[in-house]
Amino acid sequence: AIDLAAQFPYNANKEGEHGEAARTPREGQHAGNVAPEATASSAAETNASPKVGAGAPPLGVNANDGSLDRVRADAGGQRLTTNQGVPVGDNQNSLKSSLRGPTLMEDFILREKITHFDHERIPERIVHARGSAAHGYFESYQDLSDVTRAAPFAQAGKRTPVFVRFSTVAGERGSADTVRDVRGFAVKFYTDEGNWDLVGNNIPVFFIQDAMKFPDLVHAVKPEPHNAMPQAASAHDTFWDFASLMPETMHMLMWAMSDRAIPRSYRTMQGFGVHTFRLVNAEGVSVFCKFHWLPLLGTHSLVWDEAQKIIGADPDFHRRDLWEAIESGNYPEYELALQIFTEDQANQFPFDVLDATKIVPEELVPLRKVGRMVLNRNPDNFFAETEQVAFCTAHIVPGIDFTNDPLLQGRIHSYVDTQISRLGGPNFHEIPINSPVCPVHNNQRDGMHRQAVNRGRVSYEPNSLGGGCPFQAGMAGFTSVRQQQVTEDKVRGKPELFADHYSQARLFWQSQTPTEQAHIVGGFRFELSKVMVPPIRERMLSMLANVDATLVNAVASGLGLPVPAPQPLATSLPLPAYPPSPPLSLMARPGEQGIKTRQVAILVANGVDGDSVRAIQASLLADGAVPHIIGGTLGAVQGAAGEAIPVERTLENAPPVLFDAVAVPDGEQAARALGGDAHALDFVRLQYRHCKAILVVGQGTALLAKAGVPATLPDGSPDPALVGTEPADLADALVAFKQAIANHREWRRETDPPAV
Ligand code: HDD
Repeated sequence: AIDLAAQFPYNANKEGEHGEAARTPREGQHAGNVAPEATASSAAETNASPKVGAGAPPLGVNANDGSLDRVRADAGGQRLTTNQGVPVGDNQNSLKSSLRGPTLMEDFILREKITHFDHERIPERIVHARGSAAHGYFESYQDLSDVTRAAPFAQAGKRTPVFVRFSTVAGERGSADTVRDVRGFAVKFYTDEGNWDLVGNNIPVFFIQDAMKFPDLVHAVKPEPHNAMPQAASAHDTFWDFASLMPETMHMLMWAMSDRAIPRSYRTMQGFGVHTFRLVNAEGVSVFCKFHWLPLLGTHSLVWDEAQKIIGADPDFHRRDLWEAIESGNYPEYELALQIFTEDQANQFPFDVLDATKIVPEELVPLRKVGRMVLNRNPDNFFAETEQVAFCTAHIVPGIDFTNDPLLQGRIHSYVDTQISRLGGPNFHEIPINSPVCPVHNNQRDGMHRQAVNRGRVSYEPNSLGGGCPFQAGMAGFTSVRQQQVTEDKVRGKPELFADHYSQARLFWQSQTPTEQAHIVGGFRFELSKVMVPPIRERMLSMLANVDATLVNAVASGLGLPVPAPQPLATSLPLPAYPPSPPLSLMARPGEQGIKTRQVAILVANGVDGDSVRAIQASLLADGAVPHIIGGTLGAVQGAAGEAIPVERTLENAPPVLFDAVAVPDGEQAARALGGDAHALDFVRLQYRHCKAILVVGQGTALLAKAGVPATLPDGSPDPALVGTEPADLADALVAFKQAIANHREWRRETDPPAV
């Protein structure tokens, strides 16, 4: 690797930009003229992912690898040119009639540069504008051809390249990652038979049942139109006005007010296809299917107080987490599980499988794990890939088909349509990240930004001049499932069972642990306390009154309101009483990867005991966690033995909410120094409040006392996530500390309001 600091200590070119010297522009500063041996294209490459030109990624593993070579550009060792390839002599100054004269119209170099710049931005996505993405592959565990002919499931071990984009929904492109919101979970499979997009969310149900209401929903949740506030938040009048008038939102609101809406990481959340889809085998026989993604790291979330503080500390928290995990070789992995059931089974369910506000409880149809997805490469370029990727529910392949879910039916139209304005025309499928890896041949032609150079004079079918090509694939191609049609008059309406708005909301509530229930109450209380129009709060309570008495009582008392009469039900049908479904709790899937990739702060100051610092560091690293040494300033602190201990980040720039755990090593002088720094006191206090693991060694314990951190749980019992030890027993204490990190949080610390 080239030492950039040594090669480019300053801009050696500056002096040549002024006065007489400007008449003969210098070549410009680059690795080639600073250090002739360092002209390799990888000169400025700093990230660890394999790139073309610097170690090719393995074929058959990453999306579009081979085909992207055509468009990958690497400027290492190259001279600067215009878009027409004309070498640019001077990239510092516009062309003027004299040194102090006016800029000339003929300066095509300036005009090309500025014009291109002026058009750099494209419209952001109307929803899901904020997102992050990665390449990877899907690997099938088995041959699923008995139920589907979809190419990714053709044989055990088959790998299909994927590109996955995670997102928030409401916020604009530059909004923060850790807002309370649904997360998008969109997967593009580049299959042998065309692209299949599974455009899902991290919540298995949706707010509305019919695409007709989508623009209303989005208008309600987006910043209010008169003053463009609030950004990336549902906690405002228009959202709750709409929600409280639309009882079908109740089930998804329960999920959205739960910790599902504040995931710890994109790597620790589930994904769902939401709708009921169909799988179709080669004989044309179809079954119903729900898609689930299960993260190997388990499901973990933030707490709301923490999520809000992260917005200030690192608005890119989830983007950074995904990027760093992949760069460090900790590839996020998710298993794909299917719920497969027949139409006859579906007819027995106490809900309608075409209703996107309903789940199919796992007790009714268990999950069948059919494959895994590994995300192993970051994009080369955010705009070219993450921004320009176009997902579309209409992108299905032979072996997959739609159902009549009226929300899905509307989506099939919406996604293609939105790309036409967002990406500037009908040829967005030719943008490299969107193009299939299998051949594309048809008679579609022209349009804005056409890339393909279609040969020959035939662009119609049938033809004889082109030998009849491209020819129809017949039964080998995509054929829609034959369905029994019920004859009825045309109608705008919904099936009767769609009117059950509360049974599954109650099922969700009753399936949560007490901690999760308390967080749901907190979610509703916070959001509704931001609603300024009191009748909206009351109307929302009248919906909650149909879900559960404990829930509505707690939310109402948090808002200082009496519990109103329940909203009238929209149906007189007898409604199902579901038994609780344990997998609906986030705690049900803790994951099996221990403390891998967890971020741990080690607080240091002068006089810290270097031995305990090194022991903590080594022990965390050995189990795959990421320790960070945090001090008052950058540089180094002096350990008790006189050694220099380098500081990686400062208490000021790396607040506690960015870490999963904290360790305070031994050292009296260090503990005193940290005790005099409110950043350090806040650090341990917030780690405690957010229920995270804390390790204090020897004199480090003094910091906890100074910060007012209690030594036991609120009920007086020992706190297993607060590990105190003498230096001699550090090895045992580290085992307990790491167990506490693996457990994610010690929820029993929580009180409402927080005591610390
Ligand atoms: Fe949607 C984007 C997921 C309902 C219309 N949607 C979008 C994305 C995700 C979802 C993950 C971002 C894709 C990306 O990363 O580029 N949407 C869902 C889910 C839904 C849903 C899980 C319900 C089950 N959406 C839905 C409806 C409509 C749309 C009912 C319209 C009738 N969605 C869009 C859109 C977007 C979009 C306007 C905006 C940007 C884009 O498509 O490419 O067309």
